[in-house]
Amino acid sequence: MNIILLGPPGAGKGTQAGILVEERGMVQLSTGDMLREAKGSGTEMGNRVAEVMARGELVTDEIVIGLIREKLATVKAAGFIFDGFPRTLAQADALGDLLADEGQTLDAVIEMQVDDDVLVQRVVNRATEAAAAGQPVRADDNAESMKVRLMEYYKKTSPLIGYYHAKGQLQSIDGLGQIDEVAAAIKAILG
Ligand code: B4P
Repeated sequence: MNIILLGPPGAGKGTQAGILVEERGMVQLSTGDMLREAKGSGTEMGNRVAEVMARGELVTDEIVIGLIREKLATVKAAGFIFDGFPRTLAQADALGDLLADEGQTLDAVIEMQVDDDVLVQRVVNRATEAAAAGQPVRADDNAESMKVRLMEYYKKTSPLIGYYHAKGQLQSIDGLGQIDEVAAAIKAILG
């Protein structure tokens, strides 16, 4: 089973993907994590990615699609969770082609709905908690970057809701509850 977790920044895509990995042994493909890894590599591409992410903007389709293409060609799994990918219509088209090339299908797209004020609060909380624990704070986890991240989401990613709805693949859930309540809503869809 291959699924997409779709939603605005801080909706809890990564959090729920982690639970699905634990419970079902699926493989999480988080473009956010892959880009943070590239960022730490010290290469020219990594430095460019770091600047774009810190501003809260989306990294280019070319780079992100390349990362996913490489994973799909090299990682074998019973099921993939696409976490934070696709984020643009071009990425969605590319994913359809890549899965078809591998003889795979997309089984569900789960849209997590969370109000903007809660999203901002969650990422600011994460930054505060990380700082208090002496851990690294994500460069984009602040109110200023969140404004840009939300604008990018509504402009470039939210059209995917209609895209997958038209294909009959979209399932929307309330992402406002506690983490286990959201996990239960996903379980109700996936069975
Ligand atoms: P991501 O790493 O994908 O991060 P995100 O969308 O901000 O977070 P997510 O929804 O996974 O929320 P999380 O579980 O962490 O993207 C970061 C950046 O990478 C993007 O801005 C962009 O620059 C770049 N990028 C990534 N993919 C790209 C792509 N395909 N194309 C172009 N650029 C791309 O949860 C957030 C917080 O909320 C956590 O602290 C968590 O503990 C808390 N939380 C989660 N669920 C909760 C709940 N139910 N209740 C209370 N708190 C909750």
